[in-house]
Amino acid sequence: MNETKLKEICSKFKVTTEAQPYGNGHINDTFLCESEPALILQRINSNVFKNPHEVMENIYNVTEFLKKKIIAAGGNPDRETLTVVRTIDGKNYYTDEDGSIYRVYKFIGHSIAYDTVENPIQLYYAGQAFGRFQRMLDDYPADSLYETIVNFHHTPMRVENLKKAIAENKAGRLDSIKADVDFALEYSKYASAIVDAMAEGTVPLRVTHNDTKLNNVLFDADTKEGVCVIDLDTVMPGSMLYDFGDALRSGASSGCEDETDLDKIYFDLEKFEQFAKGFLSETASCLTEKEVEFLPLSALLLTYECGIRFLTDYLEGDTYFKIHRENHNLDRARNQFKLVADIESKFDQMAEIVKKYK
Ligand code: ADP
Ligand code: GN1
Ligand code: MG
Repeated sequence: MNETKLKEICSKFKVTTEAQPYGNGHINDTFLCESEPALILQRINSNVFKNPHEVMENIYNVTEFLKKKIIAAGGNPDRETLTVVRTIDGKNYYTDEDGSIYRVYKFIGHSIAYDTVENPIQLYYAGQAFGRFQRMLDDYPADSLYETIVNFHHTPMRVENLKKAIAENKAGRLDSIKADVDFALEYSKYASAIVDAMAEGTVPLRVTHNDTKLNNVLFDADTKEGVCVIDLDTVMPGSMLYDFGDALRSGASSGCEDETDLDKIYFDLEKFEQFAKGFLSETASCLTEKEVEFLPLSALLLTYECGIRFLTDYLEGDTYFKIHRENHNLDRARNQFKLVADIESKFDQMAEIVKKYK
């Protein structure tokens, strides 16, 4: 975003200071405005979110709902969930003349977001934060939420998208990635497990976050506990297995999602255990038998799904996820596939761990 555009946007929200690019998200453009109080300014990615006003409607309603619960529990509603800052016209977002949509949140200070962590205890706090988030939304009227990305975690549909990208080979990259494609197709044997169980009714539809990557929770800089679940663009009806599995994909890996030295990438069972302990401390009482049974599988499935999404984007010429270097999406896909194979080899140990906390 150029300076003039940034100034225009800031003026619409009465933000007067300079804004600097901020954070490591793959989707939106995020800026920190070091005003008093500090604010987060974001341009919503309209390539990803086709109806940004529906995204904002969901976020406003969900955060207002959460604020009431946080207040009732004696917490701090400005710190434990996002606060949408209105424009000078009293709206939740600003639309510029090109149709781009911008929003502002209160900055949650004295906090840290991690792409990866060394200490497994952080995963306990992450699990607790995501579990609490889900529990607090347990009685939110799910059918009032817009489906901001249709079939977001429909893994079989993601497999179909991959097959289409292979057939089209738009960016001419297929020849060099045969082994990766073979892996992706072989592991598609798992793809339908969660959607089938949802269709059967053994895994219920709940209000879920759907993008529980580790850096979508902010931790207190001192206590290191989870403070706030952020990045609420994809809050919509889904399965709790999506939230559990996706958090482990990023959180229980031994390294970053784009680490290219794959010898360094494995699924850390200690981190898995801490996350399961934290998440189940908030949610165990309401889970169905099938949900419990599928907890280990969800880590594989969500990692696999993300891997094939990266691979699809690579084949299509990097149009969805932000990339910061050549082959970035391919590196990410290979990293996820390494993790998938490792998770598969650890299913039994994961099931034993789950038994301890359910
Ligand atoms: P994306 O969809 O691109 O991932 P996010 O909403 O997750 O966008 O924001 C990107 C990063 O910006 C987060 O990982 C976090 O580090 C930071 N961030 C976002 N909102 C806030 C906030 N309200 N307070 C503090 N940091 C924030
Ligand atoms: C994106 O928005 P961000 O960076 O937190 C993506 C997730 C992927 C993740 C992979 C809306 O998350 O689904 O798992 O990248 N979000 C969207 O890092 O597609
Ligand atoms: Mg994010």
